[in-house]
This record gives sequence, structure tokens and C-alpha cells, in this order.
Amino acid sequence: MLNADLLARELDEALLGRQEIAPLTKTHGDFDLEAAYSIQRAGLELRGARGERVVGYKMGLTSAAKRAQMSLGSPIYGYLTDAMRVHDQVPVGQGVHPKIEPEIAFVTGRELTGTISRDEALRACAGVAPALEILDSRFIGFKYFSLPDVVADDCSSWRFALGNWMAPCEVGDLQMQMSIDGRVVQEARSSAISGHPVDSLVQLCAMLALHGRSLPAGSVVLAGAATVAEPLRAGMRVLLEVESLGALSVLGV
Ligand code: OOG
Ligand code: MG
Repeated sequence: MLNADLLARELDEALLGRQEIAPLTKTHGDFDLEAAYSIQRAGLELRGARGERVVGYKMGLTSAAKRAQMSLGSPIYGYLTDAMRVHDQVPVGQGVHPKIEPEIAFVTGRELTGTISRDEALRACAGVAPALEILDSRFIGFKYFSLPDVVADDCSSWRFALGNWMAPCEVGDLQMQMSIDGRVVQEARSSAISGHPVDSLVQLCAMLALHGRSLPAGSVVLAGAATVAEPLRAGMRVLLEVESLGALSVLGV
């Protein structure tokens, strides 16, 4: 029987010690997605005990580009805590091999539960904003891991930055452009995210319902990256511009 607390502690020590570890399925044998979400949850409890507070969720692998980059098949979710939020600087030296990717974030205005339509999801949102997610896997080389490994590792989450919240609007087909030091490195339409970014919220609610949970009011939700992630190093200035939603920028320090 897999000990979720033990595996969660191994990941947590890797996070705190900036140590790369072998994928858990290599060292502990295969486990399924259900077990992976229990390890993720046990890891969250360790962070909660250090005073971190859940502020929302991230969806991952919601675009074909990301699924191809990671060679992994289906959408997954992880937690976002207050300690993961950065404003204009990302202390890359506190990570192992951080990468940055262009996203859209929502904040919910009321609780959402179970099977909902895209319209219901959008109506329940209090705001939408451009967002940058800064991933950092605890696994060696940030690669060659399975879906359960990634889920156990809170879906490679590490830091995130949000632009200014706007009133919810039509976000289904907006141009998104990420530049590093003035050069465009990634661009896509927002439809690359789940076909429509709001559908990431719909999928999140359905996945949470399988675990007997709902999405609380006031949750920040990252809808998933529209393009592949780019390595982030100290000194890099990253700018994300999203048509109609505005821009945000962070500096690797
Ligand atoms: C998994 C997390 C994927 C996204 O936006 O698709 C993700 C990974 O790439 O390691 O955050
Ligand atoms: Mg992401």
C-alpha cells in the first residue's frame, strides 16, 4: 500500500532543499492518478502547516502544445497558495529549473459545483486577467515523468503572477504573445487553452466533484498555458500581452 504522506514528504523536502529527485514511480513503483491526487493533497497539508493558504487552482496540460511538450495526455489540476504569488520579480535562484508560460486567470465570484456549462462558469466569474505561470518540477531534468508523477508534484507548480483583473468578457479567441527581452518567443490564440479558456474552469469543477469538492467563491484559477513553457533565468524580462486583457511583465532575479 502506497504511503501518500511519505511520498509527499519526499517531494516537499526536494522543494525546500532545491534537490532534484527521481520520478516517484521509478523509486516507489507505479501508482494511479487517484493515489497521485492523495499525495498532492498530503503535500498541500505540509505547506498548510507552514502557514501557506490555498488561494485557488491551476489547470495543466489543457493545450495541445503543452501535452506534446511534456508527452502527457490529459488535463490535470494542482493547488495555488498565497506563498506562490509573485509580483514583478521572480527569484529564480530559489528554484531548480524554472520555466515560464502564458496563461489566462479567472477569479470566481461564487461557489461552483460539479457539472456546469461554459456560460454558467463565465457568469460565476468576478474577473479575468492575463497571467504568467512559473513552473519548477522537483524531478530530474524536468522531464520523462508520468502523469501520476506530475500530479503528485502539484503539477510542477511553483510561482505565478497575475495582471490586473478586468470584468469578465469574451475570452475565447484572443491573441496572446509572450516576449523575452523584447523578442517574441511564443504566441497563440487563447482558443489553444481547452478550446476555450472558460472550459478549463468547467473541467476543473468536474474533476473536483469527482473528489467530492466544489470550487469556492474567490478562487483564482489558472486555465493552463496556451503555448510551451520557456526556461526562465535571472536577468530575463518576460512580457505577456493578451488582446483586450492587457499585459503583465516579470523579471527573473
Ligand atoms: C505540468 C504542468 C502543466 C500547463 O499550464 O499546462 C501546466 C508541466 O508542464 O510540468 O502548468
Ligand atoms: Mg501552467
